Amino acid sequence: MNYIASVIILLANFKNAIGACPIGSLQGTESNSCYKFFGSITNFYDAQAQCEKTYGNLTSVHDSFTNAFLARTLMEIMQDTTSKVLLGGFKKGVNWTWTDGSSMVYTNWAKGEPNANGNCIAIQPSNNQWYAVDLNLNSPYVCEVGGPVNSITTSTAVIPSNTPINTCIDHCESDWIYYDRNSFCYKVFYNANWTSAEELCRTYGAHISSIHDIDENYFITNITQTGRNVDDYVDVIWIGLSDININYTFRWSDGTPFDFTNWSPGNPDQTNYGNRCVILYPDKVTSDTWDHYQLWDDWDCDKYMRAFACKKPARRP
Ligand SMILES: [Ca+2]
Repeated sequence: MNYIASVIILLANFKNAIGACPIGSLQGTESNSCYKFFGSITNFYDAQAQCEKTYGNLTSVHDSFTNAFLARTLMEIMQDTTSKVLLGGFKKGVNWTWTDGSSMVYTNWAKGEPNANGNCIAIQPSNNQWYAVDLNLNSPYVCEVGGPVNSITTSTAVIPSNTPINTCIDHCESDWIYYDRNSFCYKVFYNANWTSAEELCRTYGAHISSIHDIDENYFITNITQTGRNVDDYVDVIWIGLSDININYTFRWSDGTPFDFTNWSPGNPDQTNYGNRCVILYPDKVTSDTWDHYQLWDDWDCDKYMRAFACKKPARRP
């Protein structure tokens, strides 16, 4: 978990080099593509689904310059020489292709690769080389942002018939993110006060996300962060915790037990301001004397915060 936390922290510090790329992504030095690096550990299908939420795909690689750029950048982010990181390559029948629909003209397989057991491509940043890995192997991944979304998650045609499938496509609607630790589905929405956020979630049979352990806290952080420092205290997310029903008694809007807290220093503190609803800081706060990153703060329920995640149980196949 230290590894995941360190990657997330580094991602949060990652600044956008050129304005043309979406917030939180990085302009490639060798191409006009933008890349977003995810330190969360995710299987191939969930990684592709997450990339589609940023209007892209898992990244394709078409030349050695881009390959070297990705490896170099991943080394800087991960500070880890052994982990492999998912790219968008996968085995379709007997051929290898990319999730963005482009054909595989460049490859950089390690010696002995692709091995017969692997169905998707992961790069080892320390040597730039590619390895065939299992589709269900949970790994960090790289999205290529921009360009058309090619939704493999809604198609079964590309899934090798001998591969066990236990991913979001079995459990969540296609645009919701499956979290396998608790079998819930999540989707990020934007710009609402706490009450309107909860109302919107309920129209989907969901609630603003509750959080029950530090791993779920990391997960919520990861799916809602921009990677850009927070300059304004509304550039944060709502979580489902409030005391709007009983003053001074915090409860989750989904009715689950209040069994975990992750308060920032000095919070909760707004006992004199009436209703209290709780935010989480998914990014670092600029000039923060305390470190609020990933922590909670009780706040004014009427403020319009940047985002929130709705959460609902996965459907059983
Ligand atoms: Ca507070």
